[in-house]
Amino acid sequence: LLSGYTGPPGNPQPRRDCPLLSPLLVGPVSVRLSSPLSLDEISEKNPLVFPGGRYSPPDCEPRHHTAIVVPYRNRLSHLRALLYHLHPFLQRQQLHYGIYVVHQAGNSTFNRAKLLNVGVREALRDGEWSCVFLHDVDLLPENDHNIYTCHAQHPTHLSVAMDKFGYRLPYPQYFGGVSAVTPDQYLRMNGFPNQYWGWGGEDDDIAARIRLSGMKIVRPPVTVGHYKMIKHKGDKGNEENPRRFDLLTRTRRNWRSDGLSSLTYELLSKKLEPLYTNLSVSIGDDP
Ligand code: UDH
Ligand code: NGS
Repeated sequence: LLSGYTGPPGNPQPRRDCPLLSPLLVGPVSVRLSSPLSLDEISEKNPLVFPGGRYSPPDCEPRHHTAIVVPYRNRLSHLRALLYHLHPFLQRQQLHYGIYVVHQAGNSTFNRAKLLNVGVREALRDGEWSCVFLHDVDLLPENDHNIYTCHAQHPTHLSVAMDKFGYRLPYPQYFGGVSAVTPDQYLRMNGFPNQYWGWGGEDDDIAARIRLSGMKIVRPPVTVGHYKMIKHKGDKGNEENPRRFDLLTRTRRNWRSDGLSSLTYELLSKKLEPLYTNLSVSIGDDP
């Protein structure tokens, strides 16, 4: 009898939850590796994205609240390609999301895991997120059935099939590229290590912490977890870390004392750019 009745005018009905499976998904997508578009042009293509790179579906109540944290320095062309690609990708998944770029200020040795710690802590200060993604700037997801949400119990590794590894894992414990944790999982593993300055090993340490804190790694099917990596050379200031193998022998002893519990940094600025929240941070240097 009342079908079609939406209540008296001016008395809005509560919004419907978004469907369990978004009707907007298209499956495999071809990605352009370098974006010729400027940030302004990308903004124009994403009119529903709010300052700070926030979005919420306009016509349904989102079921998921995902922050994307990107460790970053001096990769503007990659950042443009990522934003060009990721905003529409996440919108098709009908997520409430926000993108945080954590910029390591200065010229000290790059420290990916420490930047991720900063990004998670600062994103969680905003109080909106039930899931945090840790996302390298040069990885573009190639299938939107790879849903950017968290597993309730276990950390997720998403980039299981990267083009540069022939679309499979390079080794079974690999945890690099793109991964995700809930705030609870993050606390339980005491975050990420702060001591890996330079390239390599920090992702293996994170994988070890997950196991040592009694969790396991969950993954999407290999057919869905496809990523293209934007090709590049090694970065200045991120040379191979000769101490990484030594550090990895100590994870079992160190993970409870080194991590979120020992994190120190200075937040230099937090700016709500049109397509992302820019956190500029001073994290010190390799002792
Ligand atoms: N990153 C930056 N700027 C840098 C270094 C790293 O933004 O100067 C970020 C970026 O998000 C990148 C991530 O950290 O995607 C990981 O960087 P990486 O260089 O460790 O990893 P990637 O897989 O490259 O991108 C591997 C090629 C270099 C291997 C050299 C060691 N043999
Ligand atoms: C391992 C590194 C990881 C790295 C992975 C893939 O050897 O940090 O290779 O590297 N572990 C150590 O060095 C201990 S890649 O092919 O992307 O350059 O993520």
